[in-house]
Amino acid sequence: MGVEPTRRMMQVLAGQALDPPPVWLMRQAGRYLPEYRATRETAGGFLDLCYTPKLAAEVTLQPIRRYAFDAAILFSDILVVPDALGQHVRFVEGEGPRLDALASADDIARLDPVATAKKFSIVCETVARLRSDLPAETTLIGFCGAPWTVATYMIGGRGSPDQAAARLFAYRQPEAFARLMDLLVDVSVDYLSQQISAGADCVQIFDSWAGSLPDDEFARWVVAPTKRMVAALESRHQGVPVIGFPRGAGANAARYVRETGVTAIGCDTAEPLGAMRNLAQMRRKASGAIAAQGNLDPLLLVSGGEALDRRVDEILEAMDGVPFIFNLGHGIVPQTPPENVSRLVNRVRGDGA
Ligand code: 1CP
Repeated sequence: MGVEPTRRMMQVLAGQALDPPPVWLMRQAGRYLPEYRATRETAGGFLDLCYTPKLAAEVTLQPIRRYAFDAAILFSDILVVPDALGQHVRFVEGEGPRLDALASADDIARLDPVATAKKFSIVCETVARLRSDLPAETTLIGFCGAPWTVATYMIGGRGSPDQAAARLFAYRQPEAFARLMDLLVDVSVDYLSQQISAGADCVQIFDSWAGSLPDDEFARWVVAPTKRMVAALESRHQGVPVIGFPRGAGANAARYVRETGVTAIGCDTAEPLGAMRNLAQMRRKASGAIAAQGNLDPLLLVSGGEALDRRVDEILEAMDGVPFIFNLGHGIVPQTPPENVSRLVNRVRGDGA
C-alpha cells in the first residue's frame, strides 16, 4: 500500500480545524456549467445520466477540474431510491421530478427492496470509477435522501413548498407511513453502505424538507430514522463520517446533532453564524468533535461582487478555529455565473484576495 493521501475534508471530519477550511458546493455539478449541459444532452434523460457510470463520473469530475474543490459528490439524485424500488420516476424538462404518487398501504407493499440491487450496483460502478479517476487528495462523498424527504416526493408525486401530501398521509395513515419509513431506512442504509464499499470516503444524508415538521414529528420522522441509519452505518463501516443536512431545522439543529450521532451537520442559509459555530463546538458521545458545513446563500453566488466577498469573509471569521467545511446553505442554482464560483473558491483559499 502507498502512503495515505491527505484529504483535507476528512481531516476536518475527524475533528480538526483547518485554515483555510476545505470547500465544496452542493450541486457543484449541474446546469450552471456549459460542459454539464453538453454531457447531459448526449445522455438523453436525466435518469439515463445517473445510470450511465461513464457519464455520471464525467459530470462529477467537471467541477473538480475547474475549481479543484476539496470534495467531489457522486452525481446521482435522491430519487434514484424510489426509482430502484419500482416506483415510476421521471424528470420533466423545466419542471422537475414526477412520480406516480403512493396513495395507500397497498402501494407501499408493492415497493420491492430486492429490485434495488441492479440500479444500486450501477451507481456504485460510478463511485468506483470516481475513486480511481479523482486526485488522491479529493474526498469522495456518497449520498442519499433522508427517509422523510424521499417520502415527501414518493407521496406527493413531485416537489411542493409545504409537503402537505406527506404530512397528511403521516397523520391519517400512521402505520402505513411508519412502514414506508422503516423500508426507506433499511434500503438507504444498504445503498450508502454499498457506496462506501465502492470507495466513498464519507456520506451525506439530505433532509431538504426537515423544516416543515412540528417538533414531535421532527423527532419521529427526521431524528429517529437518521439515528437508526447512523448507528447501522457505524456498525458496518466503523468511523466512516456521516454528514446530516436537516435543512430548515432551525432551533432543532442542536437536538438533531445530539440525538442522531452524525459526525457533521450541514447548515442552511438561515442558520445564524454564531449558532453554526456553536454546533461545530458540540461533542459526540462516541468520538469527539462535530464539524459544521455551510452556509453561504446560493443567491449571493449569483449576484457576486463585493457583497459575496464580504459574506465569505464573515463566514470564515465566524468559523475560525473550529472544525468547518465551507459550502452553500443549499444547492447552486442554474443561473450562477461560473466565474463567481472561482471568485468564491479563491476568496476562501486566500488566493488573489
Ligand atoms: O436537468 C437536470 O440537469 C436536472 C437538475 C438536477 C441535478 C443536477 C436534479 C433534478 N438533480 C440533480 C443532481 C443532484 N441532486 C445531486 C448531484 C450532486 C451535486 O450536488 O452536484 C444531488 C446531491 C441531488 C440531491 C437532491 N435531489 C435533493 C437534495 C438536495 C436539495 O437540493 O435539497 C433533492 C430535494 C432532489 C430532488 C430533485 N432532483 C432534481 C430536482 C430539480 C429536484 C428538486 C425538485 C423539487 O423539489 O421541486
